[in-house]
Amino acid sequence: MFDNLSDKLQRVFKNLRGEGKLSAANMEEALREIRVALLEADVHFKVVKQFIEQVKEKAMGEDVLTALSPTQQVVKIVRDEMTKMLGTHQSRLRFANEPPTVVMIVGLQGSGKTTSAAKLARFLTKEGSRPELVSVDVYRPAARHQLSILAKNVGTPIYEGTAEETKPLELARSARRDAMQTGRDLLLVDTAGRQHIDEQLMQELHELKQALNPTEILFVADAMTGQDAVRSADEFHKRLGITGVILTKMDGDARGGAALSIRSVTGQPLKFVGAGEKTDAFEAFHPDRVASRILGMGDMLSLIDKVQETIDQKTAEKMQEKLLGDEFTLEDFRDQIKQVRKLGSLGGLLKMMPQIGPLKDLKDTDIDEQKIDRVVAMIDSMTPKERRNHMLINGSRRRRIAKGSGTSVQDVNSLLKEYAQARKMMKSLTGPAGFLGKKLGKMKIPGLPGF
Ligand SMILES: Nc1nc2c(ncn2[C@@H]2O[C@H](COP(=O)(O)OP(=O)(O)OP(=O)(O)O)[C@@H](O)[C@H]2O)c(=O)[nH]1
Ligand SMILES: [Mg+2]
Repeated sequence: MFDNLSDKLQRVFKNLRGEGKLSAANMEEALREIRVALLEADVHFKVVKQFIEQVKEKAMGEDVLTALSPTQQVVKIVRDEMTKMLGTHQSRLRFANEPPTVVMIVGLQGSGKTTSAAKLARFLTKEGSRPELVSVDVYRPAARHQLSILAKNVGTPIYEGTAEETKPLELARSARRDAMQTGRDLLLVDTAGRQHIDEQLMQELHELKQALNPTEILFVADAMTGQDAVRSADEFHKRLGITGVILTKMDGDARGGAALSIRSVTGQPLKFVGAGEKTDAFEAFHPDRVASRILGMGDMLSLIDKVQETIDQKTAEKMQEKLLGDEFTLEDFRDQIKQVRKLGSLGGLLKMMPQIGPLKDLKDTDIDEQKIDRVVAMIDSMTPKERRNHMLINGSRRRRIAKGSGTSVQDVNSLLKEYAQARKMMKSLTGPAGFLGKKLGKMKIPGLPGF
C-alpha cells in the first residue's frame, strides 16, 4: 500500500545522492519533496508539518553521525522520525491481572470488526492464549452467525447465548461468566457498527465498557477510508477511550495516510493490521519494520544501523586522518581490530556495501576471535615506542613480546607481517584516490586484511 510513497521518497534520496555535497538549498528542496509525497499519501497535514520540522531540526543538529555520508544521514533521520510517527515500539495486547482479559472490538460499520475478532483469536491462540469469542451485534440478523462461522474456521469457542439473551449487555456478561467457568483467559467481544457515530451506539458501548471493564478497547479502522478512519478513531477515543487500533484492508490500494497518521492524531498505538479477507491475513504492527519498508532501501538501512551501533564516531575520524597520513601505527592497528570485532563479520559488512567488486575475496572472511585476542595481547605487550615504530622490534624484542603475551615468536612475526600489509592496503583503499575513498566518500570503515 505504500508503493507510491515509497517510490517518491526513493527518488528524493536518489536525487540527493547525485548532489555530492549536501547544501542547505538541496536539503530544503528534498524536504519540500518529502512533504508533498506525504501529503499525497494522504497523511494528516498536522502530522506532516511536525514530521518535516523534526527532520529539519535533526538534520541541522550537531549529533549527526559523520561515519555516514550526508545522504545516508538524511535517510537515517527520515527513517527514525517515521518510526517515531508510527509509534516507535511494537505495542502488544495487554492482559488483565485476573483472567479473563476482556477485549472490546469497536468501530464503524463494515470496517472489519467481525473478521478482525476471528483473526485476533487465531493470532493469540498461536501465541499461547485461550480466547473465547462473543458477538453482541444483535441488530443485524446475520451478524452473530457470521462470527460463529469464523470462530469454527479458526477453532475458537464462541459463546452463542440463550434464546432469552437478546441484549448486548446480557450476552456480554454471560459470555464472561462462561469464559471464566471454562478456563478461557481472554474474551473477545465483537460489537455492532454504525454508519456514523451516533448517540445510541456510544451509549451502548459505554454500558458494555462499564459492565465488562475491558483491558483493551480496540478500534477497527478501515485503511481504505483514509483520513475518515483517522477522524473516527479520534472521535471514538474522545468519547469512549480506545486503547489501540487495528488497521484493516492494508491489502487494498489505499495510500497509507491512515496508517501514518492515526498514532499521532489519536495518541493511541496501532497494534495489529489486517491485510486480506482470510483469517491468517493478520499481523502485529511493527513501527520500525513498516518505516523501513516504506523507505525501501533495505541494504542501506542495515548498513546505517550497523555503522551506527558499532563505530565510535570520534575514533573513526581520528583513524581516517591517520590512514590518510603516514602514521598508521600498531596502536591504530589494535584499535581497528577491536572495532572489527565489534562489527561481527567483516564479510557481512562488506556484503552490504554496493559495488564492492575488487574486495570480493574478503567477503566470506570470518573473524577468528581467538586470533584477535592474541593480536591484542601482543600489541599490549609492546612498549609505546615499539607500537609507534615497528622497525624497532628486533629478534630479542620479539621474544620478549611473545613471552609477555603468551604467544610464540612466529605469532609475533606474522602479526608484524600482517600489520605491514594492512598499512599498505589501508593507504591504497582509503586514500583520496583509493577504491574506498572514491566509492564511499565520507563513509569510513575499519578494514582489516588478513582476518
Ligand atoms: N481485503 C480485505 N478485506 C477485509 C479485511 N478485513 C475485513 N475485510 C472485509 O470487509 C468486509 C466487512 O468485514 P466485517 O468483518 O464484516 O466488518 P464489520 O466491521 O464486522 O461490519 P459490521 O458488523 O457490519 O459493522 C468483509 O467483506 C470482510 O471480508 C482486510 O484486511 N482486507
Ligand atoms: Mg460485524
